[in-house]
Amino acid sequence: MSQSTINKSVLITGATSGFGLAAAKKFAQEGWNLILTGRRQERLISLADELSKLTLVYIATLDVRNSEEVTAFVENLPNAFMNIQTLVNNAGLALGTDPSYTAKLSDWHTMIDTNVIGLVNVTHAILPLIVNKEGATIINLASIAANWPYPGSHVYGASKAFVAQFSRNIRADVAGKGVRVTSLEPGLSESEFSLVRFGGDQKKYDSLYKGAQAIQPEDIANIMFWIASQPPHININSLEVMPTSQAWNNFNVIKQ
Ligand code: NDP
Ligand code: 8X3
Repeated sequence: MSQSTINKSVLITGATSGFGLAAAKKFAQEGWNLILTGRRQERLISLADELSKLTLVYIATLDVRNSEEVTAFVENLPNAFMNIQTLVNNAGLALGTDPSYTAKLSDWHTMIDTNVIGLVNVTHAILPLIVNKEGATIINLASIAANWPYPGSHVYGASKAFVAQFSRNIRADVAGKGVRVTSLEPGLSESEFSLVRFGGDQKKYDSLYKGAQAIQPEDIANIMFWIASQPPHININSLEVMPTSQAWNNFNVIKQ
């Protein structure tokens, strides 16, 4: 089978929950082949069971922080999935909301290793497969935290600022080579993200989302698909999305 006769594939990192899971469903409904990754194998297996009724699904259990695992995964991709048209660099996390002067150093390292090193590992492994491919798309999950400071964001927001600038720099490199790059920057969204950030504190999670009308993973999945479906001559450079209920606050003035 030549590359041109096999279906387009989308590679989604972090497909076991939230945005990645919703994106897997959306791209499957649209007839794309799926390459789904994450660390929780049982979730990948049950997702593959569900979505293989719609399309071809390849799953790989991997930790994006581990460059050897990422390289081996790409080297072992089956032929039917080699026609990668879209990479969704979605795997990521925030840990903690404490201020920087009491935050755990190990949490900072985990966020940098996942959001920065992990995203770099996957991008480096996939770029050679898609460079010069007309209409190929990389969608990198940054955040409003890349653009706007807030207390407790410190390393998380800085890691996402890396993602946003990395997206622009890769875009500069691939100009003229068919590849589009987008920094997608959502605001408050309802997913396991906040449960992870709050160390599993369900009460804190419930109180954050109660009445907030947050973005839902399906909203982001639709936006991802829209980005990937633009005609080849269009590149969405960056896209910041907030729920209507979220907006900026005034600057904080501390009075003595
Ligand atoms: P979820 O917690 O629901 O999903 C995160 C996904 O990342 C999971 O599938 C998880 O899978 C995967 N993941 C985490 N660490 C690793 C790792 N080391 N290796 C491989 N996979 C990993 O969060 P969201 O869907 O909400 O978030 C997705 C992305 O969007 C993240 O990058 C996040 O920073 C960003 N974002 C989220 C927002 C929000 O408010 N929810 C807003 C803006 C951006 P597993 O645990 O199985 O490995
Ligand atoms: C997640 C959005 O506002 O919690 O990236 O930082 S926010």
